Amino acid sequence: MKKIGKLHVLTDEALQSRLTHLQLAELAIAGGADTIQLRQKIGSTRELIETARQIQSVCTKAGVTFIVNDRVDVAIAAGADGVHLGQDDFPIPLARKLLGEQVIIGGSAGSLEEARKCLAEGADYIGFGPVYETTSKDDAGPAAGLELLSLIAKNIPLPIVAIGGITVDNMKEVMKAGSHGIAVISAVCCQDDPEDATRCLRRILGMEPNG
Ligand code: TZP
Ligand code: MG
Repeated sequence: MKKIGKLHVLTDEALQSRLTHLQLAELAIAGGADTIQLRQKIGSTRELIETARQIQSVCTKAGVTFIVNDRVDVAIAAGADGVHLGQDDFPIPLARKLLGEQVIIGGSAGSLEEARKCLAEGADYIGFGPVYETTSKDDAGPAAGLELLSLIAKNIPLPIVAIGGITVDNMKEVMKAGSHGIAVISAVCCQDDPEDATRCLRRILGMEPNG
């Protein structure tokens, strides 16, 4: 069954260099993330596949969903649970052909129109954002805001996972706006204690304490 999580932690080695993708994934899982997304924009494909395989292995053991950002090839090579595709990435219908019906495909949307397109193309969830301004993604664009999040949540019959500038301080209003869950980079990866930071987010989401 496709398990679309509520607490997505995107691993990142560009905003910080203290911890590797695998270490971040392990800490986020220990803190109670229910989805790990490997997000690596540069470097060798071989290395990325190796990292993805290692993370898939720890995610499988923990019963956590593992998603690869951008790279359908890497998702296939690692046997990942899913892939996340932006508007300019690999087209969702083609990804579906290659990955089959059982694999999760997330699509990014920053507008109602883009969300409708993701739905029509067969995405399993929508990554909506940036909800708030963020410096974690170069081309994130301006904040899309809670009103648009709410409009999309009301009109698109898919789980909406909000992303962009989400912190312990604003996540409640994001959930109130109709979001199914949240996705974060800096609120976990750039914190002194990523495990505890994840645990805090999980608690505020009202999820059962893990382990
Ligand atoms: N997509 C839209 S905003 C964003 C991505 C990958 C960056 C999210 O990072 P942060 O640190 O949680 O704002
Ligand atoms: Mg992308």
